[in-house]
Amino acid sequence: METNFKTLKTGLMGAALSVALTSAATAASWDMPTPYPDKTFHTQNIAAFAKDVGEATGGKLTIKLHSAGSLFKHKEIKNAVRGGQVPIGEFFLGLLANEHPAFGVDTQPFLATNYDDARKLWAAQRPVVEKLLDKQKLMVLFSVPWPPQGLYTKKEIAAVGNLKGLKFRTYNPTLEKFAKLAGAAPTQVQVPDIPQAFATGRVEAMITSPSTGANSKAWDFLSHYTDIQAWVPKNIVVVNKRAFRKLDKSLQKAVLAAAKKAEARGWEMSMKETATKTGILKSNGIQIIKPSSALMDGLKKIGAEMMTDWKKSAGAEGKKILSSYGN
Ligand code: PCA
Repeated sequence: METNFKTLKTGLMGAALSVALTSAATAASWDMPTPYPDKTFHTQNIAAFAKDVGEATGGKLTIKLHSAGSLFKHKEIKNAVRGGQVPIGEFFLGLLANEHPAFGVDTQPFLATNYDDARKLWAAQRPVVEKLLDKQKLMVLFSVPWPPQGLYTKKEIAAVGNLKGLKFRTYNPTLEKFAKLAGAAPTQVQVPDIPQAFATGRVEAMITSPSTGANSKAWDFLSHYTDIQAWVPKNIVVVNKRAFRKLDKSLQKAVLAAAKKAEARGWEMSMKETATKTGILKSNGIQIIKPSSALMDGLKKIGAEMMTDWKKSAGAEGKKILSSYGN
């Protein structure tokens, strides 16, 4: 009896040990680079996504965030996921506008300027983006917009002519083109470097959201925010397809469910940000200005010119996006 009991006990311990080893072997930890600082709502949304994944998988898949470009610089994140150095990452979708114009359609001035239109545009853009990224062995998990983009300056801008010669901070090729056509002198600067770039005089104006303006403490170096609502650009979270396929089916399902939830939550957070962060700009002394019709007419003219060029370069994919967007 004793021996039998002992054998059973040893057997059970062995079984328990092997269960522990198996789950240790299948438990995965994903490093996830993102470009923006921790207090950015996008980063907070991704932190909630990571938490959801951890909880839904009972810790079998944990996602470790590396924010503010700390693991890979913003421009390197997409290729790091593509090359499998990391399984998952976030970046600004319009950063890829030079790769294919379809990636930057949400940064085309005055094409989609509010959340309803931005949703429609994403619905039209998503299948095209998915197909293009699939060729790079990447899968789209979710995409979340920034609030509508406004103009930050050190003086009042009553017409496009007032932008002439201004050293202008930009974040992607489309914005660079817009700034150039407006007569400004563009320089690309990443979000974490904005305060420094203004402090040293490298730049003196920018177009971005109330979120990024408030988080960068724009009142330390600027005085005017003109609410031009020029476009509603997005960040995107992608996963390396091989890394995804390596996960058990149940884990794959958990990731997809958490992604869906993150997209819905992110759009809600973004809409709330617009009012809250505009309020913060105002309470810190920035003048919030409704644009003059002369300024809007001038900027829209540039937007129309850019749209004509975009259509020429975006080919069949561009046509597909615009026809399903209804434009
Ligand atoms: N903030 C990011 C992208 C758009 C936005 O609102 C930036 O300024 O780079």
